[in-house]
Amino acid sequence: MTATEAVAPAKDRQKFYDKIAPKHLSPLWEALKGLVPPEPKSKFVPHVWRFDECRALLMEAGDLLTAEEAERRVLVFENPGMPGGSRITSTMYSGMQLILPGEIAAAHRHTASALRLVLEGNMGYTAVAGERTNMERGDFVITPNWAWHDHGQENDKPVIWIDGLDLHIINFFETAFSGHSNDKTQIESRKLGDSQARWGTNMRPFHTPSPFGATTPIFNYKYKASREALMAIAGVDKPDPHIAHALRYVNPLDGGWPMPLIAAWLTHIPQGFETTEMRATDGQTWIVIEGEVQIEAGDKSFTAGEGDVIALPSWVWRKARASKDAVIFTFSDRSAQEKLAIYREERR
Ligand code: GTQ
Repeated sequence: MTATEAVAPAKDRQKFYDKIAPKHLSPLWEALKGLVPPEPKSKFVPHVWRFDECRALLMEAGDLLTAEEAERRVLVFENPGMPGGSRITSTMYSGMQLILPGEIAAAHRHTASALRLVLEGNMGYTAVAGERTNMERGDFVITPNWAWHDHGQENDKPVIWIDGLDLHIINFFETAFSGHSNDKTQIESRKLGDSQARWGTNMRPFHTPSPFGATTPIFNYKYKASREALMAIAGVDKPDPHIAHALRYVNPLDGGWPMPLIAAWLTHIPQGFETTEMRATDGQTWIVIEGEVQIEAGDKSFTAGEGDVIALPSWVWRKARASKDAVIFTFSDRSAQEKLAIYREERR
């Protein structure tokens, strides 16, 4: 008898599996390949959500219910690989949120961390832990875990932004808590610009402890400054073949990513430049702030313009070409993956 020859007929094995199932046991040898695959094979697919289409539907939702009724009036990006999963990629939740003039999305807090990338409407605000920040197009706004936050618009125009939350990771660990404040809006305990003054000018106070633990104390990375920096280096450096020009958002406390589980960066692809294929284990969401890109990802290819949102799942080969000078905001779970020492990438 050789080592590969079956010692018992298949039906005996099945009888055995049926016998152990009521004991809450299962045979590893039937599941091993799926449990320990040779490489990641994402259930999620590359996909693009069009700004104009999502915006129109979100405005329809604006006629159906108030921000107060909804708590958060958001259309959730459902990756076609897992409809109803409230996931844009395997680990990340994302959606498009609308605040209408005069509305308030009441103060609450949760153990999930959130980011906002503003797409429309000036002077909407988010208040985080008693401090407001005004939101302008392209701004990258952070809500640290367990920080109270409410949103509002005192202007006469709607405000629209993209939310990204790490809530699926928090739920996977079964560590989710949340709570509502008695106050609809927080009482302002620090004046506008306070965090920026303390932490956002490449300086920091001597003795003030970090207000949000491991999360960056800067909670609005203004697009104007980020864009200026990116364009300045793009005017000097040769584009990297795989990523063109990019700058990471940084936590001034430690030089790391701004959030414990979420990484974020800004990319500029000059018109006509095409990146060489690469893949990475982080599930990425791209938001086109300016210009237009053609993406090839796995067996999908599409064009994405201003305000469009793109899902790029783990370990899918991809490349991008700018048909118009493009600026792209990306967030991903790379910050978590690096901490767990599981992040990998490959370049062609
Ligand atoms: O703005 O606090 O898209 O709590 C999902 C959950 C946004 C928010 C979302 C939230 C929020």
